[in-house]
Amino acid sequence: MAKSKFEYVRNFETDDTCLRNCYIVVRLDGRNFHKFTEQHKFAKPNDNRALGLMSRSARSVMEELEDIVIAYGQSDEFSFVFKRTSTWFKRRASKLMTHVASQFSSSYVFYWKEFFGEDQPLLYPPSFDGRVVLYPSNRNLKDYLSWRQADCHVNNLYNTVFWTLVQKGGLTTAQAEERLKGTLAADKNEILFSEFNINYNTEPAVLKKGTTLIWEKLPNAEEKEVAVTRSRRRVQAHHCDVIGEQFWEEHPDILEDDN
Ligand code: DGT
Ligand code: MG
Ligand code: MG
Ligand code: MG
Ligand code: MG
Repeated sequence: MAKSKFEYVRNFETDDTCLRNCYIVVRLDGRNFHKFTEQHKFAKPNDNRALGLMSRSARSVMEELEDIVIAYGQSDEFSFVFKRTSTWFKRRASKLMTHVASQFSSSYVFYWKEFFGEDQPLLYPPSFDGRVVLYPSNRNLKDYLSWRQADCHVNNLYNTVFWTLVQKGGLTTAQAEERLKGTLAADKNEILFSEFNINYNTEPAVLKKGTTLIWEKLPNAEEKEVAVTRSRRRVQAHHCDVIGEQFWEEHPDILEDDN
């Protein structure tokens, strides 16, 4: 078939192929969730329904899209890591990022009722921004995930003390902010413990550590049936430390060797 004279416009498309051998990370973040969480009456500082919905949506992304080996989420964000040898959509950044963002957003709406029930309707369509970052080494990728988990810890400790001072200590938000100005982690732990008898260490791991999703192999029940060759697997959620080496030693299949 002869090409139309319009065909040349295709050449204006930007080449956004991701450098090979790199892990491709897509991080999503809820757009203006400060307002979204207020309007939908999210519990402060953490809403378990919302955390469940974020995880459910991230699982949908892993199940529907190719080559995601691990995902990490906290607050209104989720990061998805494509394996470094992935050739999905020819590694085109815009294709990967938009598929992740739209699958996540539509899942967030689709599963809303499962988590929020009838009492809290979805008032308007939420959206998530996306960005792509490439990490060339296992160390860089682990440091990326460590960075997000450290962020989760710092914010959660602050928010926990802040809202405890307000909700249980009767302070105004301005007074709580003033009280916490210049305090270190140890000071915050001490306020929680000595004034409110709360041991931060025993707070739920999902809040302190965020959510890590990885693939878990299932024993193949129908191994003898010739048709079933693919070993079955499912997404498993963990709320553990990913900064230390233990997690990576326990799950050596997530990352590929650097060399
Ligand atoms: P952005 O990302 O620049 O469009 O703006 P925001 O407002 O989404 O800002 P961001 O992403 O830095 O902060 C997340 C907001 O979501 C922050 O206001 C706290 C809120 N948020 C996240 N999870 C919860 C929750 O479980 N409960 C409540 N009450 N708020 C939450
Ligand atoms: Mg932001
Ligand atoms: Mg946000
Ligand atoms: Mg955020
Ligand atoms: Mg099409």
